[in-house]
Amino acid sequence: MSEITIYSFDKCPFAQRTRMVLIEKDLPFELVEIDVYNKPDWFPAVSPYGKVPVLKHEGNTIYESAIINEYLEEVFPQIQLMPENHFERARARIWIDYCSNRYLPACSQLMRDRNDPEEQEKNLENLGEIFLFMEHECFEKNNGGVFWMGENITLVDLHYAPFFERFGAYENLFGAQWPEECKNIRSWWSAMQERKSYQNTFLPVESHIETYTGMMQRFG
Ligand SMILES: N[C@@H](CCC(=O)N[C@@H](CS)C(=O)NCC(=O)O)C(=O)O
Repeated sequence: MSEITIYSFDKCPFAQRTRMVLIEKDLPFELVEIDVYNKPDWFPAVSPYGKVPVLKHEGNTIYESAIINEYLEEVFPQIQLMPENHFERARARIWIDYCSNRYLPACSQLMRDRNDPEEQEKNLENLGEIFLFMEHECFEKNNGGVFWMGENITLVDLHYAPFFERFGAYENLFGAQWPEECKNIRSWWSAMQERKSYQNTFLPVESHIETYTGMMQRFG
């Protein structure tokens, strides 16, 4: 039996992050698939927040995808997914935070304001600025390399990737677009799509469109 168990849901981008980290680190794990729309009765005993992902390791429960991923990085450092240098590590954490606190809220706002054309125009403009900030403030300041932190893939790439995968659904449903000049982000995304961790976890855009359409119907 594997020493790591991950409770996951195939459509969940947060759980996908953690599955990608496990694959990048080449760690064997047992996958327990949870339908979050129809959770089993025993699930609250496993997941304190009632959410996926949850990681079980050596009898301990760890939850929240970003925290699980840092845990895996500390406990299994053989394949390293954070930079060595202290400043670069801080920089990696800034971009992880940027994803959670700037990029994702800007994407979610598109769903919230979908019936308000005036607000939606501002939201699309704001999202465009966020892309430009990432392009200029991160990618252009790296000394080469295609990844978010430069030469090597890190937790930052794996933090963003599931949400870039879903961008096709935002394009289709809300007309979102990346600014033309985000050339480094485009190259990064092409490189990410080549990774085994992505190829083993991604779902087609049609599935994401269906998921978001279902969410909009359920939550109004
Ligand atoms: N902040 C959490 C978010 C996890 C999350 O929202 N998971 C969703 C599925 S994508 C879930 O389990 N939802 C079930 C529920 O809220 O009842 C993380 O990063 O792990």
